[in-house]
Amino acid sequence: MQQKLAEIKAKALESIRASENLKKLDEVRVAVLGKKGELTGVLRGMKDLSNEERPLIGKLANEVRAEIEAELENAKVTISKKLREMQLAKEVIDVTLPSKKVTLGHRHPMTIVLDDIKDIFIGMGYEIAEGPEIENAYYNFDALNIPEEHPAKDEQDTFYINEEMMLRTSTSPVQVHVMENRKPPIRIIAPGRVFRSDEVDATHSPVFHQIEGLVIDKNITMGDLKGALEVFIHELYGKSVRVLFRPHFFPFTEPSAEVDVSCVICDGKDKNCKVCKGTGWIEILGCGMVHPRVLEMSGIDSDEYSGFAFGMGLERITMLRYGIKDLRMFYENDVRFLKQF
Ligand code: 2NL
Repeated sequence: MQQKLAEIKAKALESIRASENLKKLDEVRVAVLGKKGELTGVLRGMKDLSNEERPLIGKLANEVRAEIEAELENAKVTISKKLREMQLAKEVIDVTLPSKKVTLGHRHPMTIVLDDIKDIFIGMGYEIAEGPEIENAYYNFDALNIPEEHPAKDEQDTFYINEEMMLRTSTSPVQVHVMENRKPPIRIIAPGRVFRSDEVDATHSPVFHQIEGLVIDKNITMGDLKGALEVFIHELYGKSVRVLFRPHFFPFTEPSAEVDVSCVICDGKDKNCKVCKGTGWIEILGCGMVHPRVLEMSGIDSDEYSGFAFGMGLERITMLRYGIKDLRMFYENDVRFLKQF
């Protein structure tokens, strides 16, 4: 029996030393100490021993067992450590390698200018309003006092979806919705995408962007209109530009005006200036006192309230700000163009 235990021990220690991974090590453990293991078999056979022999062999067997277990544990630690070292050696990182370049994008030039314009009006207490891009004839035309026979209603100029629905041709419908749903005082700007059936060229696109503004309260006058727009223009183009109001006509405002700024390129000094065509002035927006009929149609009492409105094209404002000569640049997404802003 003693002989047998010594053999088991020697063989087990030999096998443990020969194991080069954890799986092999576990196989050794099962073969010796498992339910059907060699040592377990010996311990089971103890019952057949004499009363004198049993405690001696029992003690010895337990010592052998403890030794094998300790050796298994040792080998496990050694193998794990070795595996980890191999893993680390394999995963060496060369911190001196050049890093991947992080390329950061930025806002589109029109977004930059729109954000600036929003900031200016928010600073004057205006809110930003939005609305649907698809409207019916009432919101797109009739509520704005645009007469039945007006050329803008023509299928040549407007994208109709069916008999009733069309792509909005301005952001005025947004303001009509606001007038219908809120009580004055109203101070909003409505920026957004608008659509007209135009051929693409350097200054036209069937999809473009507008910013309209609307202020309605008691005692709003043309003086408020002029003051607000002058502050806006001076914030946008600088205090040195001069502002000119010229009488004009719009069906939704009365009186109406167009607003010019002194040429930001030549300041009127270049008779051949391509931007102002030698006039010294550049038209940048249209405006006027909201027509009383427009107020009444949207449920606002025109005896109690008055207001002003204005509209401008974002493409045009952005082109003037950066000296961009062709509007198609905005939509082509050529990075050589976009990178410059
Ligand atoms: C232009 C001129 C303008 C308006 C837009 C407006 C909207 C409502 C009522 C009255 Cl709901 N007016 N908008 C007023 C005057 C001019 O735009 O040349 N835009 C590019």
